[in-house]
Amino acid sequence: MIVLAYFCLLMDQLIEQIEQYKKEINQFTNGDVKAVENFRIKWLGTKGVVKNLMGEMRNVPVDRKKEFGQILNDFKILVENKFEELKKATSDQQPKTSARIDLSLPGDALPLGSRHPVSLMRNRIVSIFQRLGFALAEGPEIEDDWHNFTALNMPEFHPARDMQDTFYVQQNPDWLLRTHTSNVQIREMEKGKLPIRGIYPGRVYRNETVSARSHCFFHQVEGLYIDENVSFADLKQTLYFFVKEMYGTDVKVRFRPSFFPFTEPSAEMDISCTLCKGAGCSVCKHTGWLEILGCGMVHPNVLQNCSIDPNKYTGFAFGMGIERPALLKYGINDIRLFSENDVRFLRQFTSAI
Ligand code: 2NM
Repeated sequence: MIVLAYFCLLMDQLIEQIEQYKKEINQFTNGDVKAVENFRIKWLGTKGVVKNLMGEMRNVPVDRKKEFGQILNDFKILVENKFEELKKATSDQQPKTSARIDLSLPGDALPLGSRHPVSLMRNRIVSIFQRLGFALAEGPEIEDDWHNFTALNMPEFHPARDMQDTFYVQQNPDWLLRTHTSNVQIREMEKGKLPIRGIYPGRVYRNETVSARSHCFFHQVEGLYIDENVSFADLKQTLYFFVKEMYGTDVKVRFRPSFFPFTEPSAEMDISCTLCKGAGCSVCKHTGWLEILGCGMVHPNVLQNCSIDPNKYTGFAFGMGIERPALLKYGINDIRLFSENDVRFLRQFTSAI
């Protein structure tokens, strides 16, 4: 009687577990690898429901073993098949998910910056001369005395060499921050390959009080043309072409005699004011003219300093600032905006170059 009562209990347990299994499997959400593993552990694991019931087989009376065994075995197969099915569903899922990625969708937009107004102006100037065959070159911003001053025919006591005007490197009094990009011209001439037709943009430094109108560093573009028979007429025509390309055909040009230690003769070039068209306004200080560059024929001493024979070769050179034309073109009234890196300012300039 006791044996039979225990058997009834076992049978109830088996039926109950089968019912429980059905309930759980109905609520089972497919595809979760972890949930499938938990399913295996609970129902098919070494301490799982099926194994436990199998262990109870020895307590089943002999004449009931077949009946109990049959039901339990069917249940076991049912659970095993379900497990295989679930396992397959999860392993199928990996490729299915990646196949759903649409590779034709556009990527995330990169936050693009914009070209700095000084770079825009430099590129405009440089590309005009490049079209005339001038080759771009750059040189060091920390320079020695020879390439910045001495080779350029600036004597030992030239006022520009003063500490008040030039930043010197403390550790070595022969080194300084270049005050113009003419150091690149000297380096190009020293290479000894002639003719030279080059355009040299870059940053330069002067020991000046920073204000709305001037800064202790700014940018220049200088140019150099050396060959046999280069004349002042070549200089003027080259610069006329530049002005026409840069400012348009209605702009007037004038040359005024000037002085630089590295050129003889020297001149400064003005253009008619782009704002008032020459009538006179505050930008041109009511003269109708804007000074845009300095130029001249390279001094024979400079050629000699670079081992170029001044009796065989002549050349012209010119130099212009970048900031002032940029202020003018974009209607900016404070040079300090160029180096403050305020993105609200910088974002306003767009161009292809
Ligand atoms: C200027 C104005 C005039 C110049 C001259 C030279 C060199 F190296 F050939 F002698 N380089 N740059 C020059 C001439 C620069 O800037 C206002």
